[in-house]
Amino acid sequence: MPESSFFARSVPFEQIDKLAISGGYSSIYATREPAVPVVGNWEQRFCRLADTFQPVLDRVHDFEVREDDVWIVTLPKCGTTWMQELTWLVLNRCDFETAKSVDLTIRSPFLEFNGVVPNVPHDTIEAANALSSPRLIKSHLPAWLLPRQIWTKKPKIIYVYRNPKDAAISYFHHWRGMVGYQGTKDDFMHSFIDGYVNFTPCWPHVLDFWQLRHEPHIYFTSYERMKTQLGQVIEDVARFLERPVSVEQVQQMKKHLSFESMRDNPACNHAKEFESMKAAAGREVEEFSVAPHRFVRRGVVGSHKDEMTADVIREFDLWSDVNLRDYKLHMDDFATYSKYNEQAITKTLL
Ligand code: PPS
Repeated sequence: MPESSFFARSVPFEQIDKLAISGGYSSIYATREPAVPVVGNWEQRFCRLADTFQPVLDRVHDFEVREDDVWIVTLPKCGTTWMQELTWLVLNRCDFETAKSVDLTIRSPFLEFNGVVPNVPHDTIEAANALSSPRLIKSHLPAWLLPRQIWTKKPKIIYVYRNPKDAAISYFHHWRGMVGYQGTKDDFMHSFIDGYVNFTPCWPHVLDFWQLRHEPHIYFTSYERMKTQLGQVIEDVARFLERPVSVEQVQQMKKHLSFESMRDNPACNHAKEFESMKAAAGREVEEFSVAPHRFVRRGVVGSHKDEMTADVIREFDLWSDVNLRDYKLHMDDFATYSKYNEQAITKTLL
C-alpha cells in the first residue's frame, strides 16, 4: 500500500457527543511538504476533521484533476451554494431550466461528502469522476488537502470568503438542522473559534488562498461582495472563466440568484444531502427545510449582530486580530477585495 499523504492525531474534545459526531475527532497533518505553499510552517499545519473523513482523504488527494475543471473552495457556510449556482450558469450558457430541475449536488458534487456522511451508498468521488467536462466541483478542504494535481494542472478555482462571525452562526444552524447538534450556541461558537468543527481552523484556510489571489487560475471573492455587487461578481466570474455573458443574461442571473428565488428553488436546497444525513444519523434531526434551520436561511451580512452575544462577538474580534495582526490584515480586506479592481473602495460591511 502506498504511504498515506497524511497522518491523524486524535483530539480529546468533550463536545463530540453534542456535535453528533460518530467516532472521534482528529487533527490531520501532512506527511510531506504539500504541493502548494501554505502560510506558516507546513509541518505544524493541521485541519480538524471528524474521523469519518480519514478514509476519503487520500482518495481526494489522488483524485484525477482535469485542466478544464472549475473548483469552488470555501469554508462551510460562506456562500458555496450561491457561487456554485452562479458559476454553473456561467459555464452552461444560463440554462435556467436545468438549473431548476436537476439538483445542484448532482450538477456540482461535493467531493469529500462521504467524509461528512460515510455510510451512504452514493460515492461523491465516483460521481465527480464520472461527470462530463467542464466539471464544477465543490470542496471545503484547505488548499493543501485538495487533490495534489490541482497545483500542477491548475484548473480554475473560485474561493469565497465570508466574515467568520456570520459563517459561524450559519454553521450553527446547519449543524442543528442537518447534523443534529444538541449543545448550546455559545459552546458551538467556542468550538468554531478553537478550531473544533470540520474544516477549521478558519484563518489559515483563508490566508492560504489570500496569498494565491493574484494567480491567474485563482479568483478570490467574498459573500459580502456577492451581496453588494452581485452583477459585478457575475461579470468577474464570466471574465475569469472566459465565458462572456450578455447584459440581459446578467439581469436574468441576478433574478435567479436572488435570496428569494434560491430559497424557493428545491434544486438548491440540499434536500438530497439532508435525507442522507438523516438516514445516516438513524434518528430524527430538526427539520432542515423550514425556518429557523432551513438551508437558504437568512442570507444577510451581519446576521451575527442579533444572533451572538456581545461577549462572543468580542472573542471573535480578538481571535481575528490575533490571527491577522502578523499579516497586517483586517477582516474587511477579504470582504472588499476585488481581483479586477483592487483599488475599488466598497462600503465597510463588518
Ligand atoms: S454549505 O453548507 O457550506 O454549502 O453552505 P453555503 O452554501 O456555503 O452557505 C449557506 C449560506 O448562504 C446563504 N445563501 C444566500 N444568501 C444570499 N443570497 C442567496 N441567494 C443565498 N443562497 C444561499 C444561506 O442562506 C446561508 O447563510 P445564512 O446566514 O445561514 O442565511
